[in-house]
Amino acid sequence: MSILRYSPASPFARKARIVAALLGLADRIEISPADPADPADTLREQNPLGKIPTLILEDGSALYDSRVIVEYLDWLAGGGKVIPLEPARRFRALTTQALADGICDAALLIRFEEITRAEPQRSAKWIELQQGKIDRGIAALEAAPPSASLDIGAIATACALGYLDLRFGGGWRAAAPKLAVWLDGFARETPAFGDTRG
Ligand SMILES: N[C@@H](CCC(=O)N[C@@H](CS)C(=O)NCC(=O)O)C(=O)O
Repeated sequence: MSILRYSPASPFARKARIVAALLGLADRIEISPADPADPADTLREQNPLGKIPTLILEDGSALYDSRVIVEYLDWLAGGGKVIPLEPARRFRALTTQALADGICDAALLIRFEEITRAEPQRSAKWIELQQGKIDRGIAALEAAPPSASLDIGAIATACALGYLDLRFGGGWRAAAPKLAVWLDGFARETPAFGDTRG
């Protein structure tokens, strides 16, 4: 049995969990909560970066980050499942994943700024820089929503939007009505999305 170190709110861990569920691998992976902020957590021994998700394989070796874990799960399931093999679809899906993950990175940086610094110490410039990445990313996804198939671009996008809903009150929805409709459809078709809500 592999072990996935995760936290319920992590959009990156959610992506790996949804992929595992979609590929029928969830019962081969134990999920184990990790706290990246806790120096005593074994996470830092398993992954020098101390980040989640980290997947511990049966031989004790660790896979990270979420993109590598997704690649591994897809390979385990036979390949070409959530990461399409056909080049045009493959590189579109992977680029959409990179965009969605980048939105998550920016959102997490804003969140850390807000939870680790008192209001007067926060950098408005830094927050604005990160917010610009989120806003432009959402605009790009609104202009060209992910493909209808359940590939890694669609899954990563749903996880990014879910994180914005969880931590930032879903403010993106007003600027991206087509994307909001897309997310509703994704949620209906993908029970694992609801099952992994933080
Ligand atoms: N690129 C990484 C990002 C992972 C990441 O940033 N995870 C966050 C939680 S959502 C984390 O572990 N943060 C703790 C830290 O950076 O120390 C991935 O795709 O897995």
